[in-house]
Amino acid sequence: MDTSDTNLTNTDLIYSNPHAQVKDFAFDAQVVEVFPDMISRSVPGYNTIIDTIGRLSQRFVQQDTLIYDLGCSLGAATLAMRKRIKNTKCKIIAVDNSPAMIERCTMHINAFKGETPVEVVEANIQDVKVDNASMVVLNFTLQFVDKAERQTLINNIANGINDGGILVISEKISHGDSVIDEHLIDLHHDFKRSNGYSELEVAQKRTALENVMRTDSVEQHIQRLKDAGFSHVAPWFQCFNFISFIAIK
Ligand code: GEK
Repeated sequence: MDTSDTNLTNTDLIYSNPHAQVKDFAFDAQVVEVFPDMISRSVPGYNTIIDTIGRLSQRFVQQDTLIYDLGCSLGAATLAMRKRIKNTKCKIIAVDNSPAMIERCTMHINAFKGETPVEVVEANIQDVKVDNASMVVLNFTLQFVDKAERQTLINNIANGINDGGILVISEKISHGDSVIDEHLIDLHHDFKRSNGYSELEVAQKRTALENVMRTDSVEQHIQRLKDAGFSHVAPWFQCFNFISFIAIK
């Protein structure tokens, strides 16, 4: 079975009606119910990124090491990796700080068979000690961490990765050039409209995310990864203002 396929096919209608006041976005039970639909209709390339995380795990995961999926949501990246890694005596540690996500993620992981054990942990990723890791995934999670705390988090991850290990980091980005930025945002909103979101849904979601998701530029990401000690850093995917980097130690 395709690991991006879930039986949670509820349609995201959260912002389809006018909200008197649009509250800050939160990963609560209502979001969990529609999450697979929401993320695949909102993030260009999401399924390609999940599939590629699986492929990268086949190349980078080393024997007797740990693999971390930080901000795992319902465990899509964890499942993609578990499908691909064989005979490694590894364990995947999937972490999220949303109790609703963790509850559903646990059910979801248990619903699929796989030889690699998975430990699902409810925690702030900033409190997780990364150790003996051959692969770490931050798939659209860093953008929710306080900007001032991002370098410390990336340093901790880099310190816990073994030589030759990999960090995959996917993010929504902002462009330093405001004209380009505007076009990338428009193209993303077109993508959402073509996936069935209305003007009202696009606008209300944008407001809801304003205070909780803060984007960096490509240059800021690359500099942060290099400062943390990664030897090889490059984007491997970009569609509009969504990007994914690999950083190899
Ligand atoms: C996927 N990676 O499907 N500590 C732990 N979890 C956090 C923190 C934190 N400090 N901040 C946010 N989260 C997933 C998609 S979604 C991306 C990731 C999105 C969690 C939050 O609860 C949510 O589940 C996840 O990070 C971000 O490949 O919805 O845009």
